[in-house]
Amino acid sequence: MSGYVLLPRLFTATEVERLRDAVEQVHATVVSAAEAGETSVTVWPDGHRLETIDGTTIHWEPDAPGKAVRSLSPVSGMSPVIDALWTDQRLTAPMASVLNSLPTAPSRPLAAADVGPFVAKLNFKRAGVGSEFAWHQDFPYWYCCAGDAAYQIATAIVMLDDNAVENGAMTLVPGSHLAGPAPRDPREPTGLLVDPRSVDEAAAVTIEAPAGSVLMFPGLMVHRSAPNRTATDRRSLLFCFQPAGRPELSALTYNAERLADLT
Ligand SMILES: O=C(O)CCC(=O)C(=O)O
Repeated sequence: MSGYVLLPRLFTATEVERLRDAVEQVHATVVSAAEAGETSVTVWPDGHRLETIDGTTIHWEPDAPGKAVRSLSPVSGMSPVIDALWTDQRLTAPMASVLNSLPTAPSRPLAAADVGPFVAKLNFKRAGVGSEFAWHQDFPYWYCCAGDAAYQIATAIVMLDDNAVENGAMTLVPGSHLAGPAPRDPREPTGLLVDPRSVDEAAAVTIEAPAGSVLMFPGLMVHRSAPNRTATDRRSLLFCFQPAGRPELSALTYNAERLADLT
């Protein structure tokens, strides 16, 4: 079982245009608030700079000349156009199937109305400066926040631009989620990334798809994405779903000591 679902052109060109406007509006609001106000800054062990303002965190591109945003998280409650997707049946119905098909599926099968939010984030791979995401599973980070509930979280990536190899389309290792938490790279300072020596790169697939397409996969899927070397942006909205009623990521605290459970 590959574990991922690709839904080509799930959203129309008009909807994509509306979503792009919404995300650029959110981006502009957050960046100008950060420039005008007092932020709380965290520097991760890998040197990446995270700046929190008004309940959202800006993850800056580590090596871009000038300032460029790599991601914003969370982005719920910042745009009605974005928030509407949490209950859009085009996402919730296939997401219920993804969660129901996990080896750690909930004991009672979920219907579309039974899936709820964990976190929504916005990833920008800006033209020419959007950087690589190295091999990882989303799971260890979520586990440090949510414990075993992290086994029942999956992501829907809404592609706001065409995704191609050249602009850093997502690369997944189909079926890798079935092996559970992957070995992590002991040479890497955050302790969160997958050890690349353990990845079956020959089995990896890169998901090229037009804007408006949606890619869904569970938190244990091993994945990466390459830098965007093209002259145009590659933006995505990520909705991470879980069984409804559980605490959202924003209500939880990151506890790195939990990583020791996963070795
Ligand atoms: O947007 C991307 O290219 C990478 C997304 C990803 O892997 C993540 O946010 O965990």
